[in-house]
Amino acid sequence: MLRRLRLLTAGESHGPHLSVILDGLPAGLPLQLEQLNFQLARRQKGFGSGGRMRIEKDRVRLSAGFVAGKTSGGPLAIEIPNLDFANWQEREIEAMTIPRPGHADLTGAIKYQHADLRLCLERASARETAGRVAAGAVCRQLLEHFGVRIGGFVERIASVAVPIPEVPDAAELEALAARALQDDLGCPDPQASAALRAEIKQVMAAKDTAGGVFRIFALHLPPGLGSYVQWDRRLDARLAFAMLSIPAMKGIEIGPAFANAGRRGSAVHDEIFPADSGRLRRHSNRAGGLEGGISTGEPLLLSVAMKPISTTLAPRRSVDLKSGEAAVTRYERSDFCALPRAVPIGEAMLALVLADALLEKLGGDSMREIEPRFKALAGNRLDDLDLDGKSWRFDYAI
Ligand code: EPS
Repeated sequence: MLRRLRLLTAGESHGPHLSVILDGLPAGLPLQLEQLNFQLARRQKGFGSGGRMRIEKDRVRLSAGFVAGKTSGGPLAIEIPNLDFANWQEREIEAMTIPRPGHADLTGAIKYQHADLRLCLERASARETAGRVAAGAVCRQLLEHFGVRIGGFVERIASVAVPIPEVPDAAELEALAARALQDDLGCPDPQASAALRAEIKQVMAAKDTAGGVFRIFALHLPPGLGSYVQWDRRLDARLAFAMLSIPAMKGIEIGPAFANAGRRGSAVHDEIFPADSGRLRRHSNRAGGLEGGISTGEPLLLSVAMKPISTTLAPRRSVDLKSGEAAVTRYERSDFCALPRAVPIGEAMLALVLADALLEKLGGDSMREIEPRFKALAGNRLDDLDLDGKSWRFDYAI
């Protein structure tokens, strides 16, 4: 899925710390470490979170690949302590033998032959995404260096939708994301935020959980990232992989893909127009910024669907695997609705895939080598193209 960068994470949810290695960065990228902590703090906030977020205060420790304020070109090593470890370190941990429907408890136990379902939970936990957000905050700084901006917001919680244009333009997206940053539900609309909060309160009162949809975007992305020449180089496919790798994410949409599926082609495809000084323009972006698996240079738009959290306060029917008897689940501390916290995780994975695609396009080992290559990247201008209008033959030797 990644073609130049490599990302590995390690760590248990209640172990001493999470570890991250991000490999393949160019040397000489200045990094603001506070930006990593800022993104981690976003991932911790949000109405509907469970008790764990009152314990943790995620902050990074870097131990490799970062020298004199810049990346060294070597693997970047990041650690995030689990403050909750102090509460688990000396504890006799009661075995968990009743799997929660929807969680990785049962599939993990079958696969890894664990004696305690808690061992599945420890690594399957979405705690792991803290490491991805830290790595994504690094990728984001690489993208921002070249003017690419990433943002996002909550679009729906359970059946309550936020009124958002089907395909917002760049200025609307900036404004939506800026408003969402101020809201503890990640919602860009104050009225809708109140409705979402009421929905989450009802869900909590019913001892239940809620899922939803968030939207993320990238602006000022150059055209030409990704490719159609091989299936695993298509940027849309790489983005889908990255989004569905986030725990609980079950669907992805590029632009208004599901609405487009019900329309005729003439009502979907974004027509191309000549504009001033040899530029090519689109007046719409229903493709969501991707054509032929390649970025068009228009805003990249993704919606991601999250299933409701699988740990519910209300018991669910299951089986005690110790005895084989029918049983009901016991409550494990968890979130009620993690949509607000999912937005920065989606943004982090978007930054990772786009930084990777940009580095794939540009090559190079140092920022000094890469910067002029970025300036020379083709835009949506006739001068960047090489069409001569002459006919041609395949001329394959047989
Ligand atoms: C999670 C259960 C909860 C969540 C956790 C994901 O943790 P705990 O079992 O410690 O209460 O808070 O998410 C995080 C710790 C995090 O940092 O996002 C689960 O079972 O997936």
